[in-house]
This record gives sequence, structure tokens and C-alpha cells, in this order.
Amino acid sequence: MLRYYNDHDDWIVQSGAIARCMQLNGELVMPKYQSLNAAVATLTRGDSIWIGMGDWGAEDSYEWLDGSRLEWADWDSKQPDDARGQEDCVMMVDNGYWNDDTCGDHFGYVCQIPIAAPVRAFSHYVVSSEVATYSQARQMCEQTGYRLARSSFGNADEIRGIVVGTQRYWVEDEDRGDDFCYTVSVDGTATEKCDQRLSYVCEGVEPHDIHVAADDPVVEEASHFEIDCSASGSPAPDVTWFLKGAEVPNQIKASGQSTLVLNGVTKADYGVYECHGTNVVEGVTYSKKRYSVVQGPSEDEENRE
Ligand SMILES: [Ca+2]
Ligand SMILES: [Ca+2]
Repeated sequence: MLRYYNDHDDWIVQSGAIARCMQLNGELVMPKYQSLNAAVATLTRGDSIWIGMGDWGAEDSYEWLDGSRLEWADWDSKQPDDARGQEDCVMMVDNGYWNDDTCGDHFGYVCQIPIAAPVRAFSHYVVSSEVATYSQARQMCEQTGYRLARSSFGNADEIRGIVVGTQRYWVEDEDRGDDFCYTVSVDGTATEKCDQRLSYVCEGVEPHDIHVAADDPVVEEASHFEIDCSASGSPAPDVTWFLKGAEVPNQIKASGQSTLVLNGVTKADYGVYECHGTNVVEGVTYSKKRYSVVQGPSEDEENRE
């Protein structure tokens, strides 16, 4: 059994989509038959997405990511055309048909993930070395920039895998009543009086859900323009705008967000801006980015071939 995941906020190159799906313990979607292809097309809600297919090896010799050959295909009219001899990666256009495209173009993606895989692949768990009441445990996690681990169906096994013996550890649970708090142990989750003094599990979460307020804005010269970018994570990510690899000097930063400010726009301000969300979990730096292409009004629309 597979479930399908579509991050509508994240448009990346095909190799990035392949890596991202692997981080989620899955694979870039391989719609090998018609009913699955139709289901994936519905899930995209009209986004163009990468699928796990290409003629990466020999020209015109298409294969799926898992190495299998095509037994069914759903090419758009006049495709694949290997335009300019540079199209070796396959994407699904909004009508569900396929087009070969340049591997470096940016599209959405759908991952296929085994049902049993943990849901939150970006969480890192830290077990406390001391005991505390439930409310103290929450504070202790927050002091280190983390949060008390949130137990849910998808990651309960993952948390249980790091706890020791029969000891009980505080975790957060949204369904918690007033009188009882939740704990996890090798035996599973249970309730406990909130004033017990127990060990606890803190959770660090890599940057995710990076949101850029304006995807590819058209901006008039001499105008004033601002783009907000925000990112989720624990600790709250440092969010920074870059242009051509350099930090943009004019941005207003806050916890988990940054606003790019363009004053008196000139041609030099046009280009591909990157918003990076970065945090450090257990001494390791994690980063995720999104693009926003700021362009002038006279440029031609880019045609997909
Ligand atoms: Ca090709
Ligand atoms: Ca093409």
C-alpha cells in the first residue's frame, strides 16, 4: 500500500524531487498504469509535477526510477520531442499527460510512500537526562529551542524506538485532558498524572513548509515591492533571502520569517531570489529553500516545449 504526498509549495528540479521523496521514506511517483495516473493528476490540483521517469541513459530509451521499462505511456500530443536535444526528465502537465522537459526546470512533485513509513521524517528526538513534571518538561524543551515531542499515530513507533526499558516519558498529545498528561514507553502511550516527575522526549524539527508570498512576481521599474517568506521548524528557522548566492542586504528578519524589500526597483533587481530556511538540530545544520523569480513586465512568457 502506498499513500501519495503532494507539497504544493515546493517547486524544484527533478533530482531535488527524487531526493525529497527519499527523505520522506518514499519515491518520486511512478504512475505506471492509467487509473493510477488519473488519480495522481487529480491529486496535483492542476500543478505541473515531476514523475519518476526519464531517458537519462540512452536518448529515447525511457525508464522508471526503479529501472523498469514502460508498459504504458500517456504522452501529450507531439511529445516526447527532446526539444533542443536537452529534455531527459518527464513531468506531468496539468491535463495528466506527460511531457519530456529539461531536468533543471522547476515543478511540483508527488511522492509515493509506503503506508507503514513514519509520517514526520524531519523530526529528531532527544531524551532528557533528568526528570520533571509535564509543564516543566515543556519549558525545558523550549529553552533549548526544541519542543516537547508530539506523539501521533505516524511517529509513535519512532519515539518508542529511542526510549529505554519500561520507563515512561512525557510527550505531547493534542487530545490531552485537563487532569492527565501523556507518556510513551516501549509498551505504547498511556496517561499519567501531570505532576509526576518523569523523563521526557524533546523534538527538533528540520525547516519545512517554506512559504513565499509571491511566487514569480512581475514588478515595474521604480516601484516598491516586498515579498514575505516564512518557514516552520523547531528551533524556529533563520529565514534569509539570497540573490546570486549573496545575502540580500535589504530584508526585515524575524523569528521564522523574512521580508525582502525592493525599493525603487531597477533592472539589477530582477532575477532568481532564493529564500533559505535554516536551523540547527543536535549540532547539524538543516536548510531548505524556495525560489521566487522577480521579473520585469516586458519579458515574454516562457513557453513550455
Ligand atoms: Ca531526451
Ligand atoms: Ca518536450
